[in-house]
Amino acid sequence: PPPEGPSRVGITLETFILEGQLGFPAATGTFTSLLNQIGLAAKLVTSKVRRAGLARLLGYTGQTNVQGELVQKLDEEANETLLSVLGRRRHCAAVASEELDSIRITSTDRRAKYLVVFDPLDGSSNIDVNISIGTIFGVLRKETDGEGATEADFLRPGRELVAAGYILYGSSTMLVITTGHGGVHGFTYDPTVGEFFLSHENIRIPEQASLYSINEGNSTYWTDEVRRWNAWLKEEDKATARPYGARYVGSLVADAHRTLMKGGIFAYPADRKNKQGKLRLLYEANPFAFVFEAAGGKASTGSARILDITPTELHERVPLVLGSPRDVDIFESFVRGDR
Ligand code: AHM
Ligand code: MG
Repeated sequence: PPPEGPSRVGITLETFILEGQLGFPAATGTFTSLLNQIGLAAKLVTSKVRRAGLARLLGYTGQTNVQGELVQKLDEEANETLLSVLGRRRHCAAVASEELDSIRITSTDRRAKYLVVFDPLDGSSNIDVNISIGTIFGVLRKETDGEGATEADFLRPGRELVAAGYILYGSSTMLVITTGHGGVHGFTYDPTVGEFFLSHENIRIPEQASLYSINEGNSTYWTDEVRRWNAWLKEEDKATARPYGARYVGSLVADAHRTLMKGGIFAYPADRKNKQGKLRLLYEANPFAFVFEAAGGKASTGSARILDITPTELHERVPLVLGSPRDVDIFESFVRGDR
């Protein structure tokens, strides 16, 4: 039978945003425009990522690429792309990036009321071996008046994000985004058309799944609680769907995306070597925590909700556990010593 109402085929990211289908906290033109700039940055970075292997290969002949430009590190290039695209329309006052020691003012227009945090190219060491990498982003509303912004404006708990998401440069490029209320939506990039099309509407994480993702090589540094949890996952018990299968790419965006789609658990806990965990609160943990909660999942340090942490530093690290609600609950119960 013919579909009722407007067709769901061929909906671009831009259309989806313009029609307000992301469910804006404040349906303003500037917010729409800011999100569209993030979409544009995603297109620019994906085109660089897709050519990187080739450009680098050509670079070996004289350290210059096809255009005769010096070959630059891809993560620096991605960072500059985001900086210039976000600075273009004067609604982003400042950004914080994994690639920058301190915040960068992108507009001194007093009406610029958004702040963007990002990891421009996470897992970039994986690029040399042709493995998936990604970009992570979060949008905050600037709560203070006046020109530009200060570092203090960024030190807000993740629950105050107004949008967050990531771009996965995998076998295809996907952009996943949420405003927290209107669901989590995935868009797949069609390079032949140059557009992101709605491909995964209203993503919901499964309640539980028998998959775990952790760098098990660190087990010698783990706490006893984490070790007991990990051993429990590997025991055989049909009633609790054990043993779990192991999956670990070593690229946060890839590991978190798989966990979001298939369920299960991803963990980078604090251990003897990484006392605060390894991942960064502002632009790695918080955006994913925001996405996972909006999709019905959970995000925890192992004992507390990620989105409730008030950061004290731009680049602070945090233990991160993401996943299906039942699987994160089980992890927390081991940490509490209930199991
Ligand atoms: P990076 O920001 O230096 O790229 O490191 C972050 C990456 C994440 O993508 C990934 O989850 C983690 O580091 C993997 O760490 P490890 O190699 O210790 O397992
Ligand atoms: Mg990173």
